[in-house]
Amino acid sequence: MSEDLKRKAAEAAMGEVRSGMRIGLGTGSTAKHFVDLLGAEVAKGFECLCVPTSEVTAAQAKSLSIPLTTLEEIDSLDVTIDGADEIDAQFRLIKGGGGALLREKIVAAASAKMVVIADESKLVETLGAYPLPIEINLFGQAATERAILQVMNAHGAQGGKTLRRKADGEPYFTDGGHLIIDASFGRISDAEAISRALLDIPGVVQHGLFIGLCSEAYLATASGTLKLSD
Ligand code: ABF
Repeated sequence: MSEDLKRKAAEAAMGEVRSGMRIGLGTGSTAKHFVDLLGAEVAKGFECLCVPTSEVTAAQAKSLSIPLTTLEEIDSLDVTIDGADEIDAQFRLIKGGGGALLREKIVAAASAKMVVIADESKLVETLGAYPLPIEINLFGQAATERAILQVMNAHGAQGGKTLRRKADGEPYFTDGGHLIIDASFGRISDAEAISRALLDIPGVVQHGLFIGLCSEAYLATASGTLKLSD
């Protein structure tokens, strides 16, 4: 997706925020544009209190003097603006390509509304072409991976699974100190069942299927930005 389209989606989502709001700040290259735009408004006097979904977003927000808080200090947020790897017509999402899915889901669940910003290529008929990120505990990694494979096989996964690694080949660790398994389902025909089955595995911390959390999306296209709401 071009930076221009990401920026356009982020600009459109600025219409969702009002001074005085408590806002969840997403992670990823599209959410980064939103944080930049919000920072520019804060510099002009816009008031907000924000919860970032990753250390990277926290650092960006701090550099822009965006006031930050935590879910210890406040009990809910008005809105969260975040990117996604895939979104379907029922506003179900695959997230976690950027590795921040656990905090993103916690923040989205604490928000009255979650708005996705993306380009139109993220809108899919069926989820699953994008490998599903699954955050797992380091302890018992092999047992957890075997159990994930069983879920994949039971749900007709068309591909395998890989442990996410950094560019230097070392395992990638999330902000919470966990590993990520990228599971290539190919086609997710029953997202709810897969979600439940994965969460039933003791070593699975969380997965990137977001169901019932997002209710609105701004999808940028070359000819304008579409607003989708349920
Ligand atoms: C985060 O950033 C993720 O959950 C998702 O994986 C990713 C989308 O990234 P980008 O906006 O860079 O495409 O929101």
